Amino acid sequence: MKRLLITGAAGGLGSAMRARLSGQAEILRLSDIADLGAAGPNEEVVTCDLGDAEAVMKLVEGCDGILHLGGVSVEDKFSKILNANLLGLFNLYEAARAHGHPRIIFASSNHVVGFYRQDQHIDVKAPMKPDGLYGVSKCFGEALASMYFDKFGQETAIVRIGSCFEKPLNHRMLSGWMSYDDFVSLVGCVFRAPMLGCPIIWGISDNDSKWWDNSHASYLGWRPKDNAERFRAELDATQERPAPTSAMAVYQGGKFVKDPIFPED
Ligand code: NAI
Ligand code: 15L
Repeated sequence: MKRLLITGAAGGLGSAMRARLSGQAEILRLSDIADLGAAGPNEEVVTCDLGDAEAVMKLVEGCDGILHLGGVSVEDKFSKILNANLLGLFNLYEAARAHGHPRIIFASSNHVVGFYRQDQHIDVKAPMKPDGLYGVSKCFGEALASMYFDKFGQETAIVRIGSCFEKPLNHRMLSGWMSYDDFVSLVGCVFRAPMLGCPIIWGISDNDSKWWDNSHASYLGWRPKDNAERFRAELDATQERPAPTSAMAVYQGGKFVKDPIFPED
């Protein structure tokens, strides 16, 4: 691919992908509202608020693929979520429509199903059960991606990421963790696939204790290699297990289910 756009490139996942995806495109166009530092040899750096339609239109021009990580990534005031995750996503899809439909990977979240219990094993046909306004914004994003595919043929991989960090940070993440390496290999599979469509893919490694079934997406050839289980002993040695009746042990969304609706100023 010639130019891959990564939004949210200054964030946790964006920084990890910036370092690991440089081989997958001749040029990485990196964007965020936060500081991205200096551009590396095959990088372009663009400061851009996703809520600014004109700026997003310019941002997407000339890109052959988009890894969309930018936006509010936890529960927050609705006004912030509205700008970044709803308006921002609409701006991105309109820009993609104007600029030749580059394939999009949309970072959705497990919080679209956060109110399922951890003893429920679900696939992508399960109705959404978002656990907060952040989760609702990702439901909107998934619906928007689906509509742009049906109406305009815009292809998107909707990746419902569980928890993508260097390693699982708590016992709950033993089920939903995705390693950086597995995410990189998913990105490769999505951009190489002869036909993508608009699948929902659970963004998880091959964890022993997973709650989610990805068998419908096997046509992509993505075979995650890591397994969070290798961190269980370390977690047991360093952390208390969550109380069996606590949100962290009961709900797939963990403590997000307990978040309030944050008041506006
Ligand atoms: P993060 O919060 O570290 O990064 C998000 C980036 O988006 C930040 O650098 C922020 O400055 C930028 N951003 C926020 N509002 C913006 C706006 N209006 N315009 C432009 N940029 C804006 O989050 P993280 O962990 O890197 O996650 C990346 C994406 O993946 C997010 O969309 C998040 O919802 C999703 N995700 C991440 C998971 C994880 O485990 N890291 C799990 C599930 C979903
Ligand atoms: C998310 O959607 C968040 O962006 C991330 O920060 C993690 O908290 C993750 O979900 C999770 O559920 O662990």
